[in-house]
Amino acid sequence: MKFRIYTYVLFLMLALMFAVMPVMAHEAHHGGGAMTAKGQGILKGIDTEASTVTLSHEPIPELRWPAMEMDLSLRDAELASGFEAGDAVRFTLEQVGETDYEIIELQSLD
Ligand SMILES: [Cu+2]
Repeated sequence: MKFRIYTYVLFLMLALMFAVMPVMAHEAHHGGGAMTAKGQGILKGIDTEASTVTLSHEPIPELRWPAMEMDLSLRDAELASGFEAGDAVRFTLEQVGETDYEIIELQSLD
């Protein structure tokens, strides 16, 4: 009788562990917070009104993005103040939707 209860409890604990493991692995992958990635490239344009920049960026392995030219939203239009088209930049992206990323940090490369 005792043996049966222990087996049952052990089985429950194992089942719980396996149920929780993928969630924990997922959390670890995202660092428990927002998913961010860094990249660098050349500023092609700044739209302060729309709070976006056009970037010709190098590949971003973390996101499996190839090199490309694209528009990206700025978390705050202020991030681009002091920059102009042609500047080499380093940037940090934060995931804000399934496939949406926003620039949360912009630094001059030189
Ligand atoms: Cu891109």
